[in-house]
Amino acid sequence: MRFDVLTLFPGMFRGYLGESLLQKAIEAKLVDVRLHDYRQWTDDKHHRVDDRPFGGGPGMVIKVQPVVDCFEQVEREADEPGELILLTPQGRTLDQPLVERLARQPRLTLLCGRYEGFDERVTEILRPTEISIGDYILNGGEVAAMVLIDAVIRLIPGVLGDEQSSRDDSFSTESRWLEFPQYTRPREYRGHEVPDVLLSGDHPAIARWREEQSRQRTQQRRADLLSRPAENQQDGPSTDGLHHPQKNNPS
Ligand code: 6GU
Repeated sequence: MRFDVLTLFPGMFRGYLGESLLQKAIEAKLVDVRLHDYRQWTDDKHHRVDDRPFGGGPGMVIKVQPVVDCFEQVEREADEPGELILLTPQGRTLDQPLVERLARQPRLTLLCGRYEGFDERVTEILRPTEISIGDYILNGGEVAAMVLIDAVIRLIPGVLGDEQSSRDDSFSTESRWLEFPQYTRPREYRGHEVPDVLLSGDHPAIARWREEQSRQRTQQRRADLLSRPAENQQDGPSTDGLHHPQKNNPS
């Protein structure tokens, strides 16, 4: 899957892109992330990419021309069209069904802006899908773009070592319960013991315990997930919208 990221701060992505999971996916050619700097597209002699807002007010607004020109050049050089996404607090909130839809695209182009935003003509001309990552304000779209990339690439077959693990995660459309608690060695630490059932070797009992833990946690912490209607079920085997942890467990 190919991502083109248009940003004023390409350097913000380099640390993230060089880290383990993503770096392996890039080396394996499962993921290709290309960074593009709006600043290289400005046609103004001072290389300005932002300017004061018409009508006055604080902050600076990203100019329309560098963004549109940068986008059009990226599209001309690409083999196939991609979905264009603008990261903005005004967008639809990113959730797992949206992540799953995006993961089925062959290419995504991500426009990152600063908080004060783009000249409105960017959205009028390019008609992007506008996406927010939650109800709080970031200084710019770069961190949001990394969140989106991170959530999408882990659904690409082969990116995670174990494909089951992304399907069973909380919030996927197959599994809408929170995760059950996990333990590893040692069996006892500072008086805190691993629940006996996990050491029993009784796999049906372990599956029942985990399901009950997931159900209780979801009820206590995120009861809203239990009442939410199931979305996007056409490509999953589950039709009732609930997690069935034991169905994939060895028993
Ligand atoms: Cl996409 N951008 C900014 N600046 N703030 C946000 C956001 C995006 N999503 C949540 N807060």
